[in-house]
Amino acid sequence: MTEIFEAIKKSAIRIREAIEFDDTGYSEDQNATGDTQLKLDIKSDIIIEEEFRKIPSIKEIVSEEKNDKTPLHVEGHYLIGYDPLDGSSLIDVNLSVGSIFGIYEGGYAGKNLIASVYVVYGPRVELVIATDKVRMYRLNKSDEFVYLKDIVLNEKGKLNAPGSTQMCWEPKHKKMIDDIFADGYRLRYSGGMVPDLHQILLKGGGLFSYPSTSDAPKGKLRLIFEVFPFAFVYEKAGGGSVDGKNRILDLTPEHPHDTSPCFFGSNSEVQRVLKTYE
Ligand code: P6P
Repeated sequence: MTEIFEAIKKSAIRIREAIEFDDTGYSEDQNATGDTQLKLDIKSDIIIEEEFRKIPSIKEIVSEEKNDKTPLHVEGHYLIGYDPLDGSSLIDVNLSVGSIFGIYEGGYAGKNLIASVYVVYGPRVELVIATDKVRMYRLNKSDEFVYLKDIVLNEKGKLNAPGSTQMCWEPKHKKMIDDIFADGYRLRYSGGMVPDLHQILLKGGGLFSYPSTSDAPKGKLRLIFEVFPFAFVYEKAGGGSVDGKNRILDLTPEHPHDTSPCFFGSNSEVQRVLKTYE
């Protein structure tokens, strides 16, 4: 898998440059979920596909920005599901965004995930690779990703990142979020999944939630490209991820763009979610 991590690093350097200097306008196209695509969404997807095409061990890729899977090398082994530029609409207001990758073997179910990677394009470019552990790297002046530290979550955290439209929350969800704030947790939510989840990981823990709502009963975030990869990161960092009742990594999508309600956090906060939704 080392060659895959190296390809992601090369992509990240090229995408960072596109973010800083390219046109952030909208294209005329929509992705499979109906989101109007930014030119940067499409350019980031092209960059990543170009880098992955050079790697014989990759059998197939599937991108949030494409309707269907893309076969790469028939003799390949790995399957990669990825979101090339998550939260790209935040670039217009100069907030941090990211790329998310899930590396699968034998299928795209949670149980097939063997590694995940994400990149944060913020004041600094940071890369996190989860295999047996969660390792964090930062881009230096020579365009090298330098290892900084392993990321480990505390049993209980201090940050609360409540996503989606509050007026569409179920009453039990609203009560849970209000109770968490009443316990002194601080609100940390930018609307970018990657920086929001990265912050909770680096600050020792808390809860990120994107629940089932009346306007999105199956949630908004995509299992293969976003939810599985971060569920893997949070579990390897010592925390957990559920859909309210089930462990996220026990789920199997029917279609590549399937979404799921999702909660990511330290163990204490995940237990609080399970109790609320039991
Ligand atoms: P809401 C960005 O569009 C995104 O897909 C995730 O990065 C983010 O967590 C979520 O949507 C934000 O959605 O409904 O809270 O604005």
